[in-house]
Amino acid sequence: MTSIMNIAPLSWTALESLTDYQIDLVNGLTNAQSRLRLFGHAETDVRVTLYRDNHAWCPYCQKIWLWLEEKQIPYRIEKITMFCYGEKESWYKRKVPSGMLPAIELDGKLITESDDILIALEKAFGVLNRGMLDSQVMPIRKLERLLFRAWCEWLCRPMTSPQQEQRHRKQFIEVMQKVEEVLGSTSSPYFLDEFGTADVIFTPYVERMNASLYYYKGYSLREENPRMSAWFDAMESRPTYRGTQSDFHTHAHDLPPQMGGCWENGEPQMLINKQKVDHGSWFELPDVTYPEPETSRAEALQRVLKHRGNIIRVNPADDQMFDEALRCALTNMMSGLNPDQVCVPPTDADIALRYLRDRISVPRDMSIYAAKRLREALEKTAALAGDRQPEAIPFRHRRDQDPRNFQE
Ligand SMILES: N[C@@H](CCC(=O)N[C@@H](CS)C(=O)NCC(=O)O)C(=O)O
Repeated sequence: MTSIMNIAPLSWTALESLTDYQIDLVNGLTNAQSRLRLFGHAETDVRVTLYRDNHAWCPYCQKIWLWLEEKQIPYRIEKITMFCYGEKESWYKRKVPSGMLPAIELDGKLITESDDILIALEKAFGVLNRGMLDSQVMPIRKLERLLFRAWCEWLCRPMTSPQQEQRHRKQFIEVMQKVEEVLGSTSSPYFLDEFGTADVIFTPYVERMNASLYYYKGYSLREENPRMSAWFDAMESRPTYRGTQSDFHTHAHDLPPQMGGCWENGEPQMLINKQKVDHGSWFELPDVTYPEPETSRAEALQRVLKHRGNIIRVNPADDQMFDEALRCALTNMMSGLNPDQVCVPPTDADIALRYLRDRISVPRDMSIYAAKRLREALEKTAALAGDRQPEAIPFRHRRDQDPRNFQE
């Protein structure tokens, strides 16, 4: 019989020695933390500034972001606050009075509306295989809007009867069938014979549909639709997409205030899915299929170390207690959650650790697998202290995510 050994939490210094995770934000792979992207060019070559939201939640911003990364256009990034999580910067409202995102400056000229932005970028730098106004791309753009509307009807309309729920579900599935047909008619896993603009256009919302329908409707887009699933797999082979890709937990909780509400159907599968997204295991979710990189724990650790002061300050729990609890969770994460060797946190730590578990945002804070590792370590460590849950994540706003608390 093996006995469980209780280990003490490592010090911050000892934890620092366990990670050498470093990335090149300027010339390396796509990353949400970048402020300047050069792709090997000189800074004087930068003609574009992208204004996008702090948390990488805005779908229309993701479109432009992905396009710039695919084309490797040197650009600067200015991060702006969305209404749902804080106060919009007054300098940005002077520039764009509606406060809407995204916007770009191209050679000093301000452009808003994501489709107009892409068209302007195409004029300046050339198309991504086929352009926005190409006769093959146009019908695919229309199909994307059709799917978007069917998704909104199903997810964001208050449910008045089971019949209405069934009707909206059926409507969505019918449009999805058309998407499957289009994907099946090409010689590649993409929307046309080569990756291009059509795929960029589809990316933000199918990612959000995948997460939200799983969580609120018990419907697994990626598992129900083989061609869509192959499309996601192909997208995940691209480092550009991996860098912008979010996960189920982030979207399930960033969408309600942005969409004006998301409605659960209360069906058995939905309840199972919701439990998995909120409480784990996050490794069982159909939100990613590429293999986990070896660096996921080191990445999660490095990101917490960087922001530990703020993480502890914004947590409602006592600072000293949470400092120890957090080091415990990180110690457990780095020892691979070895069941024979655990660091038990202070008795009140369960709520505090789960508060952080609920606020890891992908890709803002870290990549999808790093977030899974960290959430798992926080949850398993919290469970050693108790089963209490923190207050539910707000649904109408996300002011608990005020970016002023976490400047990079
Ligand atoms: N039609 C616009 C839609 C842009 C849009 O709806 N942006 C939202 C975020 S996804 C926004 O900026 N809302 C203001 C805010 O949330 O602060 C486009 O394609 O760019």
